[in-house]
Amino acid sequence: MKQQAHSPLDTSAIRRDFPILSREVNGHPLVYLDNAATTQKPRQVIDALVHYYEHSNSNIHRGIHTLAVEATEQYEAVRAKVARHIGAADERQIVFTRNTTEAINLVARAWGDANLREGDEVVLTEMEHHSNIVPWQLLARRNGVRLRFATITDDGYLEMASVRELVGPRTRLVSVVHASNVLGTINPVTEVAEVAHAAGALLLVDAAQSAPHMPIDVANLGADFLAFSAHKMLGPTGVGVLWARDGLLESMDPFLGGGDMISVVKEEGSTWADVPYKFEAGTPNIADVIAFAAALDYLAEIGMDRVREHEKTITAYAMDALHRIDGLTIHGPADVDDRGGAVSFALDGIHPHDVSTILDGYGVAIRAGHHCAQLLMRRLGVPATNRASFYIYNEEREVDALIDALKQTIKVFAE
Ligand code: C6P
Repeated sequence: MKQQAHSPLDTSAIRRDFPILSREVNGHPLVYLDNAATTQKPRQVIDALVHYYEHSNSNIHRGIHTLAVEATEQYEAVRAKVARHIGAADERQIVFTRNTTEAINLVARAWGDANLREGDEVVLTEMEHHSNIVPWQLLARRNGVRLRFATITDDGYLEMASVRELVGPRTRLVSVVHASNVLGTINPVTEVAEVAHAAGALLLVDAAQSAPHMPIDVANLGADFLAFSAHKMLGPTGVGVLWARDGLLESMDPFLGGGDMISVVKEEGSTWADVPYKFEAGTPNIADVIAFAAALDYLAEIGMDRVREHEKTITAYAMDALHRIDGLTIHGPADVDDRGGAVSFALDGIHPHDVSTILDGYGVAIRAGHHCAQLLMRRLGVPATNRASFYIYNEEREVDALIDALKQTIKVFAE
């Protein structure tokens, strides 16, 4: 994939790197529009996995033989690439986890348990994914912490007035999604950070749907913690990232105990390895972390600003076409400057599961369901939504295929 800087993405060249995109589903070319759930993987990532297993497979941080050294160097080199992707100052601020969910749980356990007491408050929003709700509910059960939920407007924007009202002297943490996996809404995280910090609270940013899709700079965002998953940005499953502001990880006790996270173990107790190793107990997901580097290189070669531009263009095209379908309602902001490429919609009188099943018959993959955001479903007053979500390889002709399949769906239900 060679791309010209500043020009629109050459999706034909990009698509050639993704073997799965040339397959058929139910007799039709695959139209993969479920990228918010997970993205497809380019040949470069698949090759990196195979290459690692064929050439360097070994455990890391332990052996001093050649393979162990090679594997350790390859694994550790990924931290710097991750740091670059999010503008982090120091690769030691990067902890590898299994996914976004584990990264948030790590903070709830390792920071929350030690720092939050009964009566302290954690402010979330109505548009959070379950992985940014349930860890705090578990913490509330352990510590008696109170959870508060900032509200959203009918058109899917976070109500900053609600954030300002809820954040106060008892708030210890504000934890918000950067880009909603359902509404697409991109939240004004920098503004939220100012409110949180003015109250002496920390800010955790769930970047699962933003780190893959737009330039991220943790300093500009004002985040204290940031979490995201490799599998939503061309990388393998089983790799997540927790970034924490300088000094925070050092101040926290480990989440899991075991091999590789200790300095000295004695019968009477143990001391911990330096950060980030203190938070990576046991043999980590070595192969997938190493293959994640190929995904980061791929995105870096395109440039995250161009990834964002491409998604804005295709999202605008899709929303325009969806709007023209009678009886179709789009949830979330209408302005593509305020949203990412996850577009949720409802078709009058047709359950999203039926829509998705019929679309699958045409080779079109979208997600239907509550998208692990049941609070938001309740707020929207729906049991589920249809969701199409885009990435770097999606083309307007695929949106056309979605629209055609939706029209067929409507026809089937009209009969
Ligand atoms: N959303 C979706 O289809 P994990 O599963 O840990 O990699 O990511 C969790 C997660 C956290 N926050 C947001 C905003 C997310 O969108 C997700 C994952 C997928 O919407 C799977 S439910």
